[in-house]
Amino acid sequence: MRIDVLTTFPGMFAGPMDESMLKRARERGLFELHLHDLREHATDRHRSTDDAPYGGGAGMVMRPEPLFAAVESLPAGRVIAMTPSGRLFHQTIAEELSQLDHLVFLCGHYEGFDERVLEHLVHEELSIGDYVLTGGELPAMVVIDAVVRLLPGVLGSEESLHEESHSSGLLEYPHYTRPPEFRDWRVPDVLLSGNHATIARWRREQSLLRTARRRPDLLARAELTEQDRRFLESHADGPGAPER
Ligand code: JFH
Repeated sequence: MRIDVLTTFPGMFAGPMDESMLKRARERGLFELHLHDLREHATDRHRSTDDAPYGGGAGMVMRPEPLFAAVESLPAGRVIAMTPSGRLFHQTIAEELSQLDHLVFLCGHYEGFDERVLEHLVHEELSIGDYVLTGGELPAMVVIDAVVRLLPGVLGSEESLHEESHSSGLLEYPHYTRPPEFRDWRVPDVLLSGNHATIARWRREQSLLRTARRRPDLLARAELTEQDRRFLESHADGPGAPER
C-alpha cells in the first residue's frame, strides 16, 4: 500500500510513524509513507497555505491552491480529508481502506478547508471522534495506524486478526499473564485449568458481560448465538455493578 500525507506539519509524523509495528511494516516493504509539506505547493510569494474567511469571522481557512496542486502532483488515489464533521471512523472503514492500493490524507489546521476542496478534491471526509483537535495530523495517524495493522504480514501472528473477526462486535475479554498471584490478586482459576472449551466459554461470557455493562450500543448490534442470549438472560437482573 502507498500512503501520501499532505500537511503543513510533516514533522509531527516522525515519531509515531518511525516506531514499533509501523516502522517494521515500512522496513518490510508492506507500505510506503510519503510526507508532503503543503508549503512547497503554495503558489504565492509568501508561500501561504491559509487565508481569512470570506464573510468574516475568527480564524483562518486552508486555501485550495496548494491542496489541489499537491494532490494533482501525485498518482491517483483515494483522497481522504480528516475533519471534525466527517463520517465517524470505525473498524469496518479501516477494513475497507486496507483493501485499497493508495490513500492520500489531507491534514488541515485553523478552521479547516475551503469547501471547494471538500466538494471537488476529496472523496471522503473522516472524523475520529466527537472532540475538537488542533488539526488533522493526529486523526490521520490514527487512521493510518488502524489500516496498516490490517495489511497482510504486519501483525506478528495471523491468528490475532483471525480471532478479531470472530469476536463479532463484542468488547474483549480480560487478559492475564504470569505471575498467577500478584499482591493477593489471583488469576481466575478457569484460565489455569487447561480446559480449552471451558476457557473459551468463560472468555465469551466475560466479553458479553463487559459489553452489556460498558457498551450496550455495541451489544444491540452484536452477532449473538442462542447460548449467548440465554447467558445474558440469566444475568438479566443486571450483569452487576459497572466496572470502574
Ligand atoms: C481540525 C478545528 C474546526 C470549528 C465546532 C466544532 C469545530 C477547530 C483542521 C478531527 C476530529 C478534528 C480535526 C481535523 C482537521 C482539522 C481544527 C476545526 C473547528 C466548530 C475548530 C482544523 C480538527 N475528529 N477532531 N478534530 N481543525 N469547530
